[in-house]
Amino acid sequence: MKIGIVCYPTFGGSGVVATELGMALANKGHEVHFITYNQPVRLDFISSGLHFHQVQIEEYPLFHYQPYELALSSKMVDIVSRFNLEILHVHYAIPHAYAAYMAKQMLKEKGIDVKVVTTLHGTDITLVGSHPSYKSAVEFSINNSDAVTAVSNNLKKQTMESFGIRKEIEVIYNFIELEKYPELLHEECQRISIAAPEERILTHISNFRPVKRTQDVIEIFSEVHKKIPSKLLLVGDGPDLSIAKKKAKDLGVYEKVLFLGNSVELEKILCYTDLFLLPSETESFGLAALEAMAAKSAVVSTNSGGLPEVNVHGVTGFLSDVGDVEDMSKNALFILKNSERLQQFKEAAYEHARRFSLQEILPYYEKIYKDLDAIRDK
Ligand code: GMT
Repeated sequence: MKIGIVCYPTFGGSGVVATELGMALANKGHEVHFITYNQPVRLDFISSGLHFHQVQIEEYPLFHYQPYELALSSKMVDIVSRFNLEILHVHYAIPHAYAAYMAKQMLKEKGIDVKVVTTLHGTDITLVGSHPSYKSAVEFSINNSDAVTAVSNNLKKQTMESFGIRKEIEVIYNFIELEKYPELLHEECQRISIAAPEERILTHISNFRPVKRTQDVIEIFSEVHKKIPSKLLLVGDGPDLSIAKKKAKDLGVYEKVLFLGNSVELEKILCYTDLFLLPSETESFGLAALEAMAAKSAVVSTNSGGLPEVNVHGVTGFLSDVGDVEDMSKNALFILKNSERLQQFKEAAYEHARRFSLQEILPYYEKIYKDLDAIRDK
């Protein structure tokens, strides 16, 4: 099929999922067109069926805010008509679902019936979408999409509770390409370049927004480090990074923290990892935790949002209440203290991650596209 994908082309989880999905669809022979303001960071032109169209914004001094939705919907109209796209799959409701609705109406006038699929990723519902400034537009665009998906049962529930939803929402979990995390990688892993043999490695990956509670990451690590020789790898960048650095200095663990910035080599970094920390305020799914599990890392996280659907308490790691640093530290120490136990958690994490493989999840999206195509106005 011919599919347009709209997403935020950054390191955020929704952009990662959209990009990996587009690449996987192209690999299966679909023609995929990314319509975004920049080339998505993980986009790799490995398949001939992949195309990228940049949304250009005309800067004009009169505008305090540049009208991005207008440029995006015009670009969608252009690309759908030029390449005869059948599906527009938009990731993140704001403003993509709204822009897609506008594009659909414009295309209707030209006699083109494009089907719009909206995937809700979390913050578009939980943190931003339900704000009075956006709520009616988000609700309208969800109800007027041809199909809607959410990345966890919890997110579906929260969407139903926060908005007047008339549309069926299908839960399709985030996925991972397990082949990127082969056993081989563990053997090749040059762990010694990061830590001494007796040191445990803890990792946190995020965009360092307040919702990630990165200060809790440092506090947990500091508690672990008091009892076990260890290092902390911090991957990513964002507004709270400097606060995290200061916290590490204040707690006297700065020398034991490696700040790695944004990286596209997550598989390599995760192969060093014994324990992944995700103490988020909320997380609709927690793709970063799943990626860690695919690389055989145990997970200590909060129990908020969709995290219990990913991290199984007592099996792949542990879940604690938001802000309960003491409990998360205790759980981290329990996992890390005993090598045999650590290995059990790592193996269980990997086993659980296999349920979220690309091969398992991709067919659900393909079925939605096919079902919509079958009801198209011919
Ligand atoms: O939280 C992030 O790091 C970025 C955010 C986004 O909107 O891109 O991620 C959201 O979507 C991911 C992919 O579906 C989920 O795995 C994350 O849990 C979700 N983030 C939150 O809910 C805070």
